[in-house]
Amino acid sequence: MKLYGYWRSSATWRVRIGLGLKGLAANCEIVPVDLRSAGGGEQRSEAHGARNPMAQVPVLELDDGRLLTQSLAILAWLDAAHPSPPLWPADPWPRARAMEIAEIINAGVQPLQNLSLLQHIKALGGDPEGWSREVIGRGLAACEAKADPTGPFLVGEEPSVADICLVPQMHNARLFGLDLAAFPALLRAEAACAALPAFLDARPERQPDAPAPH
Ligand SMILES: N[C@@H](CCC(=O)N[C@@H](CS)C(=O)NCC(=O)O)C(=O)O
Repeated sequence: MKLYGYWRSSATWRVRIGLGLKGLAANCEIVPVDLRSAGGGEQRSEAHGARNPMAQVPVLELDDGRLLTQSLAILAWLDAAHPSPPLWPADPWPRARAMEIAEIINAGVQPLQNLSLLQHIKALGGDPEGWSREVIGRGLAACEAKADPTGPFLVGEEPSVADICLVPQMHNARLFGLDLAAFPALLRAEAACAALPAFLDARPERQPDAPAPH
């Protein structure tokens, strides 16, 4: 398989975590797509547009050449094709709750602080950082209200799609200078994830296209 992505893309990061949890990271070649290259980014190239008509990452290419976009669809495919360990709880209610939190982030936060939208806000003379803090803060407050109070993960004893979406979003929150002290359940789940190699190996600074530390 090939994963077309960007080291700092939160949606790509979700897929890296999923591949790691499934033990498939070594079976997947990472193909960097530089979202910040000159000319507006490689995601807008003709070659990438043929992979993803939304001109975004991630894109998963299967061994037979089939292409899949949208991180949650990719995670759902991985989960169906490689059921162990499950990324969604088995019981209907926790399963729906995990998806509920994942969607708060996937639909209610990430698109509102996506690179192209922030570039647009800046071009209009707005304040992309302030806007990002506002929308991420609102979404994380909703996640905090929905999280299991005891954990350790957002929904129960095992990491799920909810935690997979949370961890990159917490990282972005810090990049924008958001104070996370008001979200103890999210910090607890994030710490539980940080103890797992699949989450650690998926971190942006460990990716081949990450800039060298200075
Ligand atoms: N819903 C999509 C979101 C994908 C997305 O927004 N990707 C961002 C990086 S995290 C991107 O490619 N941005 C490029 C741009 O805004 O030009 C998914 O979950 O895969």
